[in-house]
Amino acid sequence: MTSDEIRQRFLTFFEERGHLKRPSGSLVPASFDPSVLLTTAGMQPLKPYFMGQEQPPAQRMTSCQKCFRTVDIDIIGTTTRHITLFEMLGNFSIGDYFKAEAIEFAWRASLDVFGLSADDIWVTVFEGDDELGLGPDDEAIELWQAMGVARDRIVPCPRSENFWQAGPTGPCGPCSELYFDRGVAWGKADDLPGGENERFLEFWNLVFMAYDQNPPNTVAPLPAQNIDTGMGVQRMAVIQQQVDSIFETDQFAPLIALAQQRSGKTYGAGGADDVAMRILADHTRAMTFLVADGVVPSNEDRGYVLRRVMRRAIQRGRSLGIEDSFLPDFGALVVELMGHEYPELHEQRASIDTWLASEEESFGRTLENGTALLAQIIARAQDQGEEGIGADAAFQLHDTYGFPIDLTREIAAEHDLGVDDVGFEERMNEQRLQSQLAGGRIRTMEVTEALPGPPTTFTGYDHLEERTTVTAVRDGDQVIVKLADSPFYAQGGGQVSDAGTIECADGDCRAQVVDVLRVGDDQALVLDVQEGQLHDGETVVARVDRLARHATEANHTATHLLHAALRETLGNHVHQAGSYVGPDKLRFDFTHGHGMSADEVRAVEDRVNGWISANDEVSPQQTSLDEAKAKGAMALFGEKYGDVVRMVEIGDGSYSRELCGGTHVARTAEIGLMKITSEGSSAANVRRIEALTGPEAVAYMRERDRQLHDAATALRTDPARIAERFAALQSELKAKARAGDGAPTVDVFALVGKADEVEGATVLVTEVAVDDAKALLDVADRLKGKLPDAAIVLGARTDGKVAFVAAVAPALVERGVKAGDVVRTAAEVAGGGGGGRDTMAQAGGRDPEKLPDALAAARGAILTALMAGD
Ligand code: ALA
Repeated sequence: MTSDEIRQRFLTFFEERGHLKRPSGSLVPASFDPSVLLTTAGMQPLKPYFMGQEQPPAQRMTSCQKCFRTVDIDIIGTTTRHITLFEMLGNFSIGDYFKAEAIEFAWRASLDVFGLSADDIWVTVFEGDDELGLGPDDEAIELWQAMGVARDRIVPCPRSENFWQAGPTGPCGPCSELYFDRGVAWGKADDLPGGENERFLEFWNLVFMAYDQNPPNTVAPLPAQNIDTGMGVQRMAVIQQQVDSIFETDQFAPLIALAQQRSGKTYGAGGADDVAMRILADHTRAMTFLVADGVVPSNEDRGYVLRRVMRRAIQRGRSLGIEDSFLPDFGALVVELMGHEYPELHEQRASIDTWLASEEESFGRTLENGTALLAQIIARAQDQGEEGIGADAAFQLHDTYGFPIDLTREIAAEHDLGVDDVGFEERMNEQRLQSQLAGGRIRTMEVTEALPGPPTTFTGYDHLEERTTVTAVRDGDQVIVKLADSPFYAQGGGQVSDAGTIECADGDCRAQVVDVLRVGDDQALVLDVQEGQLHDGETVVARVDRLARHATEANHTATHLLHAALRETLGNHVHQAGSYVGPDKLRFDFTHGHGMSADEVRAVEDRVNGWISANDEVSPQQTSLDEAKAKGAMALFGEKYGDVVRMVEIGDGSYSRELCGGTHVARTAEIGLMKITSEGSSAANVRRIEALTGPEAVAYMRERDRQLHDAATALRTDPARIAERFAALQSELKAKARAGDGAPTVDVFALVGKADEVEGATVLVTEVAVDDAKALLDVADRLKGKLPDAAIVLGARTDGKVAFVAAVAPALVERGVKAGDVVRTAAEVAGGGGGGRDTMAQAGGRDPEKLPDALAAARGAILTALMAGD
């Protein structure tokens, strides 16, 4: 029986018994369910029905759901039965049938549909659990016996085995599992199902979902008694196809064959090569499905899971001796094997190809260097009789060579060495701190030590003015004070600190608040005292600058709307990767693999402005983290929340709910309007949008209008006809140039077309036909205007020599690309030298023959810098 037949027969069996067939949901959970990173069970897309929050389309349903379990990544390949991506068949009852029917259906299907012999099936049941206050599932034992299962083949198991829950909280219940006995040849006569043995293969789990767990370990009955079951297609395939491992079944054998063909190695000898081939087969399936569902490789969340399986596969492929590109071929084979059942694989064929190829290309290059370095480190550690690899080495591999720590750990483990994980984490934290400091996001000043006053109560969600007392003062270059109650917001969550003033109640002092320092949950004010002095215990009136605060709030709410619109327009792979929210503008960084088209930008802008004119209410509320997650609030990476969280909901919450400590407008229409002013790259796979709202947006558009008007005046036409007039002038100029001294003109537009995107950056490296360095500089200047975010390197043959110029956008300088270094690299290849600033540099060389090599070297230097900078 093929895997396709298994799927088909299961679904038909249940359709014939009144179940509505549901399509598989995405591997990326619904946008408002952040409780899991990836879908891990068939019941997940049906959760709102089980919870009684939504009306199900039918009370009986059946599905084949694609699932991904990250917990098993490390052991893939070392066993015959674990895989990351699998298909789960299930039958579900929402308040319709319960235990008796579920057991009968499973029994009949096992025998009649899958042709198993009753003698080969064992079952487990829940033995009860004191902590949950639940007794043993005697009812299930009786029901199984009624099916004819002998009592000694019904094995009670503890909560750890036979109580199922999708997460720490939520719908759950006792379960009963069906096992296939592969015979004593696979183990011992006294092996039992439920234990860690290869003899008993679990193939179906029946969950009697009757409870809601919240908080953990406390169960309450659900509105209705439900059934949730799961049968692994790939496990059943092992049984049906009578093979020893999943990797020999019909979905995997062709992938193993491809691995053999590409590596020239033979599968089945045991050992590292077998493990590597299994990893290739499993991981290439996994990455193909993930990309098809919109996940892109990155360093966070799902993107990191994807990157991890990609990099593991690439490394194993190389270790098998495959030298050329291979991931896209495996991806194509997965599409061929699975595409008839999952049409998204065909639809996303081009993306799959692109992402597999680009990760392989970028990681492949660093892998070689990293592998060589790791081999040296391992040899040294072994020579010196050390137990493991030090934190510095592991960090260097991660930081400089993009070597994931898991890979370092695995390869080290193959040589019986450990890794200093604690030290590695410390270095990661240091680096995070450094980049946060560089980004101005936190300040380490130990204000609390200097100012031992009691913690300040922040009242600024409700008040912008506060009559309060000074509880501590520190005089110095800057005066720092603490207040009992403070209306000032301290920078955090992307939102800048409030500005404002403090005045003594008796009128003899006045100060400007220049900064608000966040110290844990506490805060302190940095003041510029303009009159008098502030004393401990003094009564003061604290006033937040209302206009600035309101502008900031408009930008903050607009940021939430932007986030929601981006996810709606581009997909659920979009996640916040950083933000700036001030009175002047908003900046939003998010995960996305390529630049947005003009249409996409417009669609996002329209969506946000639609929500603004709907004048929806913005309602911040205190709730528990579990409640917020159950409602699907977006929790942002890297933020830590206590048990009680603040959730900001817009409208009815259907399009935006985020955990957020910032301040917001009361209704969306207060934002007025939002205008996106730029969209560009911020790091590999991270895009950056800047936008303006309210009066700033109006001012921006007015300024644009003025510029257009000035341009029209200069061109002696009106704004609507500028493009036309400009095109006419350009062809006049070209004609003149042709008729004139014959000096070649450079078509800057054609050069722009040669730019490409690598590592999330626009790069243009090319030869230009001009005669001297000055002309080359002019071309670079004109290109800069057209490619403002790019790294540009131009070379020209000038009178038997070569000239180079490099121009690098500040955003890329920040990522480590320095014009001076790049141009020097090029010049050295062409037998010369030079340098300059980080954003602009010039150089010359003596050997025109070397120009192409020199430009290639420049390109290499840019790529290396970009990769090291990520
Ligand atoms: N949801 C149950 C499981 O995943 C069926 O095992």
